[in-house]
Amino acid sequence: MEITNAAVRTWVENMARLTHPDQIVWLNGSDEEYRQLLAEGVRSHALIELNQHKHPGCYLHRSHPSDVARTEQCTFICTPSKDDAGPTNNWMAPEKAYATLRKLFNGIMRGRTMYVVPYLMGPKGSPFSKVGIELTDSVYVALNMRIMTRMGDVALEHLGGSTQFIKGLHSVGTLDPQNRYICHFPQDLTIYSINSGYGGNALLSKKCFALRIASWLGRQEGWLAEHMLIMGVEDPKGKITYIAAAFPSACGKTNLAMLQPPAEFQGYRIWCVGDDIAWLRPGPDGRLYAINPEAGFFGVAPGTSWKTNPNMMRTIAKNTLFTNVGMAPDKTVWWEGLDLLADTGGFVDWQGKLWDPTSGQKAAHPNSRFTTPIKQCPVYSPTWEDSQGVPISAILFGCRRSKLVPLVYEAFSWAHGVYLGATLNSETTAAAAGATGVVRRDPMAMLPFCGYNMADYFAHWLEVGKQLTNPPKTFRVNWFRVNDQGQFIWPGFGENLRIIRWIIDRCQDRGEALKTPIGYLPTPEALGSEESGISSEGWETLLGIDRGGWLDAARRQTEFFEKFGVRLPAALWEERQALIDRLKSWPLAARPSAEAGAPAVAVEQRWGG
Ligand code: OXD
Ligand code: MN
Repeated sequence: MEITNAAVRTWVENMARLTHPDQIVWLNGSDEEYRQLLAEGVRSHALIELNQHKHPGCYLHRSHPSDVARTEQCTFICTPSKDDAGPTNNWMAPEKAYATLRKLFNGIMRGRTMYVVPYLMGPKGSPFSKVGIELTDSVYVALNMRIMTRMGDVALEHLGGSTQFIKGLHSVGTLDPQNRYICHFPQDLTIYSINSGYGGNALLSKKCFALRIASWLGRQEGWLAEHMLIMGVEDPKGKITYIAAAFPSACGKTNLAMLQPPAEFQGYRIWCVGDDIAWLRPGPDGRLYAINPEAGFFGVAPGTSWKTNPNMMRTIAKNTLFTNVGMAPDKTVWWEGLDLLADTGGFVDWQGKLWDPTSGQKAAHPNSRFTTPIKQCPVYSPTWEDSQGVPISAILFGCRRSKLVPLVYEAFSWAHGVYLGATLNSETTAAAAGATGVVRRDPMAMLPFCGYNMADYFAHWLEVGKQLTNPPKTFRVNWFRVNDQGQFIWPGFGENLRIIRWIIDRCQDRGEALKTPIGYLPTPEALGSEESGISSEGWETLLGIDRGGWLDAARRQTEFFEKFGVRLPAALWEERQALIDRLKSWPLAARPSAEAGAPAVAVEQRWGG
């Protein structure tokens, strides 16, 4: 296709003048081109061809061991004023960032190919879709972009003569972790990323554009870019309810998005619209509509199995790129959580070293991944192509907390829901470099992904709510409560449908709930406690309320809120105060008690009336 857009041509020429590639290859997105890129990946040792009989169309990539996760300390929001980036982002002045990065990019593509990757985020022809162009010297990145986005001519056709496209310049550089930068210039719709090839740092469509830059754009244009899955839940009568759910990275969004209903949920079906990112906007009918801007899944391999996520196992059976998983001598892949290997002879780990299963070392890196097309998912929802998106009935804010936070509860109002999202705390996972299992604040699961001051972001959420005459109900969920022995109480995975069913009932003004100081809680019976196999003690923990713990949590929010100074919307302070007041006036007799066998919620029922 002839490139007629002058702004695109000029920008690519300028970036080529800076980086000096040996050649420039414009990608059109065709199947033939994809095959050539795969061949180039194998030739240049970026990819290993897997067993084409057992894994047709699948390849393995091994990254540098120092480049295996998102590096938040190297990620910057480069707004003219530091305050516009806010206290939760790393900030660098745009002039300084441009100067630093231009020096690093200078001549970096000598001896390399620059791939020009035009891509479309969102359905073809949708007024909500947006175009990006990524320039990269990594064939691995180019291949991943072909899976993760609608890539090639389709994007340039959508763009037409417009100058509004997100400019992304990426180079693996020297992979030097000391000089790794992922810089966002929202005011210029520009992203520069150097010295990493890891998905979240290098596939600029994903976290960089679809969340950081898009959240900033959404604020200007009246919509929200969120770290959320989108799923449709079809009930036995054929009614489909759409849900969006935010969870911090590696907390099970992908598994939930394509959950397989357990046998007793006869007649229920799940439709997966997306597993990671939702763009949400108020519709003319006062409801909130969502599209998934992506075209593939970039999922965490360890823990993905026939038991935990059979639909994903079917999805990745072909045409999938694996990164940093283990490999058997017959070139089949393996990771922790799959069935035990019958024979580990000749098996190599994620770094290609002979693996000794008794060594205590993992075969696959804990953040090893697969990239696979959404359309291969057996429960792929055709609404993914819908240019208006799907209407959202419920928004879930999920966290990973071993203590305090109940399995599920519902907010009293949109503003209370924004408060629940804004005060989300979660234990860290391997998706980002750094310690895992540490509790950190992760508002709306967007801490690493919000492209502007989060105080303004909360205000924007409240503003969007005002435009919704029929807003989604909001919930907090936590599948990760543990007992005194440190074991998970809730089985999770398919069983999460019990929770989803209650949530849908609530959206349809059904579903038993008890009014408590923190929100509406289900009764164990409303969640099908009899069939769940969980003891009454277990239910007491899952749905109990620790008043002292909640008062402490509310007090600890002061420090977090104060970070934002006067920019923080007063509504959040008010919600916090209202929670404290409700907790304080909660009749002592109604507190979860040690009364033999009395589940906390049963006691609470007397209080809630
Ligand atoms: C992801 C992440 O890869 O959240 O989706 O880190
Ligand atoms: Mn994610």
